[in-house]
Amino acid sequence: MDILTFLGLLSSLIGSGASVQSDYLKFPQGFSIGTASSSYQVEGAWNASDKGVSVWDWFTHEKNEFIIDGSNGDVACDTYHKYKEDVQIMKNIGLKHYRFSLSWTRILPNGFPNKISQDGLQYYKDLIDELRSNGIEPFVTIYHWDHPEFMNRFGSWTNALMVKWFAEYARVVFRELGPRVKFWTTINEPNNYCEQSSGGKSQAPGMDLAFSGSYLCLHNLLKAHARAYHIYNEEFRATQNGKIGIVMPCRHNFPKYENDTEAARIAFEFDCGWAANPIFSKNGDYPAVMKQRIKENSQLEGLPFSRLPEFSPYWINLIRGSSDYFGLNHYTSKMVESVPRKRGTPWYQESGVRVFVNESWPESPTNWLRVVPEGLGGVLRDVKEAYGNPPVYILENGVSSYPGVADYNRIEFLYGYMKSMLLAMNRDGCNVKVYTVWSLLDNFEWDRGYTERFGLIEVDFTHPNRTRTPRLSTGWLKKIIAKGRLIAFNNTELSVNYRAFNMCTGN
Ligand code: GBH
Repeated sequence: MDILTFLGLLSSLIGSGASVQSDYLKFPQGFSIGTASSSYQVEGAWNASDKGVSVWDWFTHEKNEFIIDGSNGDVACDTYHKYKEDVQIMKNIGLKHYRFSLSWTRILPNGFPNKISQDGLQYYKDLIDELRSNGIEPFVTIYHWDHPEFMNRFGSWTNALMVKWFAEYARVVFRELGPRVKFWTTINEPNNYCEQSSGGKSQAPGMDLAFSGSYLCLHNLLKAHARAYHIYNEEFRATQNGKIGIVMPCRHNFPKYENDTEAARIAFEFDCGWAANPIFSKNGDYPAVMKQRIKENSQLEGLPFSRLPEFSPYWINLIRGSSDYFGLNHYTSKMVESVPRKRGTPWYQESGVRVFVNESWPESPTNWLRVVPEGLGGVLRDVKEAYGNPPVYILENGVSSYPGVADYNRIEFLYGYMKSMLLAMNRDGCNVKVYTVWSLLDNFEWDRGYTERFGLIEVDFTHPNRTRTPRLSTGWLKKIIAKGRLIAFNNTELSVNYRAFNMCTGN
């Protein structure tokens, strides 16, 4: 081969290599990019019309020492009144779906279907109609942690009666809102929620019951989810023809020592698998390693039973397969390491695995959120492998930014995480259909109050209008949605886009 032929061959190889690479950054046909929120975090209007009191109304009013800035969601972003403006903002960016949740006590003031609030339903019907008529698909979460306050006094999710109470609520929303909705999510992040609300005290009602409280809570939440799924299947699917699933927060685990893959596998089971295995695995039920290690720890405590409750075969069957898609919330990753166990001593932290952060991972304004883009691809491959490549809807991913609208750290975060996602999809065959940024607006960040800003849109919480100002990331997002492919950013282009954006929204 002469030198010119060789160079020609070389450059065509490099060229085709580059084009394959850049094909990886394309969003496939039909891929949907949207944003998310949840009722208590954005709606406000906490006592509008006949709305009942939710556990979060109670927690922020009566126990606000748990909220870092002593704030509450009484007004929040006031989306109850301002949803039309928000829909125009989403439309302008080109977002294809909006994930929001329903407030249980806005629809059922008593928590039960013996009283249905027509005003409450009307709010959600109006919001859904506004979204659809602007070409934005509503993704409706039935429960994002704000159940009726009185249920709290009955033990909240540690009480098995919640299963039935939730199912009855779900039936009402399918019946009343189902004709307008094609995508349902039953419950947001059951495992993380249980750890914080029943196991710990950073989420209402803050029962602080350690592992046993978390296990009991999740046991009931999984049953409640399955009941709702089957109600939809049997009574509504044929006429309403939507999809229904659940959303899990799953992190990716990097072993401290390369050959300690067992630590990563076990950490995945105790985090994601705890709630996902019963639904998405072939055999159902909790992961075997969880059942075994918790049982051993319980025996060492002299208990005649395991602190991890057992499912009967009836429930194993009912829960297994009860989701049309794998809903994933993903923010960050962890390092893991097996902790050697001496005979007769308990497994460290139940799992036998130590979980920690890699100090070299960049920080964000949120202390639990280290920026680890490759972890998103990692967890997508974990899910593919563990559960036979189900369709995945990413229903939350995002980061908080520093005060102001120049949110370069958010653009960098979204770019890195989306790139990692696209490689997992286009190179490794992960079946991701939906990507959702948390969040559209700055909002009430639970025990962090208004101190952490996850919004693509800045909200001025000191102004009665709750003025919305788009951040730089909206200009970048608009561009990648329009082009159908991921593109890096540069500051000059962004500030131009940002001005154009302001001109067309009139802000
Ligand atoms: C989401 O959950 C929520 O669904 C959403 O409402 C909220 O606004 C959003 O986060 C942003 O805060 O063990 O150190 O990782 C986030 C998932 C997973 C956050 C578990 C806290 C525990 C700390 N969460 N995590 S750590």
